[in-house]
Amino acid sequence: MYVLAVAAALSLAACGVSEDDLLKASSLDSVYSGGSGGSGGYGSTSSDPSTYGVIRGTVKFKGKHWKAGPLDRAGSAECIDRRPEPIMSEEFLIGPGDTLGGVLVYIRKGVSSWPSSPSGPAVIDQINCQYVPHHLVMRAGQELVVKSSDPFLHNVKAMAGPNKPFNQAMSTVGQFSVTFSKPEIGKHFSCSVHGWMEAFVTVLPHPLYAITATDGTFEIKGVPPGKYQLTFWHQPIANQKKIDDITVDVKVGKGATVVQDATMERN
Ligand SMILES: [Cu+2]
Repeated sequence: MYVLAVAAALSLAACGVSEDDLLKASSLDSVYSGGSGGSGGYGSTSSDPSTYGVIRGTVKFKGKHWKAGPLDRAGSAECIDRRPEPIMSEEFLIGPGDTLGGVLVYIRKGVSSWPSSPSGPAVIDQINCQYVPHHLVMRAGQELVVKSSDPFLHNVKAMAGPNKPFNQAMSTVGQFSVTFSKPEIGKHFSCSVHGWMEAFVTVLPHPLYAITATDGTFEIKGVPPGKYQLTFWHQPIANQKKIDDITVDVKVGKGATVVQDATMERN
């Protein structure tokens, strides 16, 4: 128990990040166009878990739909052999009534540190030539285990950002580990062998985030009372215009549930 506590404290010290870092991470032109900003006074007013509240809502999409068809795996017999049925693209998940799935909803400002660390590593796997999950959210300083469950060559290529890029071939079933110490929104992972394989990895200094389901709904539990910037971010869509992100102010009262819906537009 004592060892665990020391490990947690060390981990927190090692991944100490400021809100400035998070804003800097979020201003990457390629993945994030910046938010509307706030009027100041952000932060929590109580660290007592019994006062924590909830932010939930529904995200909708406005604009012309993208075609979300099956991935083009032509020429990759090893992938088709392992999974003959079509694999649907996860880059634009639209539901009945134009609800939007796959949206990262996270507290961007108001929480710069968190008193506990995750107990284990985050894991992203390559299964039948697909990254699982498509968008992984993890904590700054947490170990990321990158696995392959496929007995043939993949190449894990992580784009440059606040955290270092890497390019790692995996010739068969196996795994390796990396650690991202800085916050980063939507670090792009691809595979040089299979052009359709992609994933996004987001690194946050706190656990206050959610990814919307295809019905557009999300829920962030355990939010200390306070005033925050909440950002809605959708991954870039390959070779297409992007969906504008949205940043709003939210105020969470003691033990309160705040409903914050959003409509995201194609620009
Ligand atoms: Cu691959």
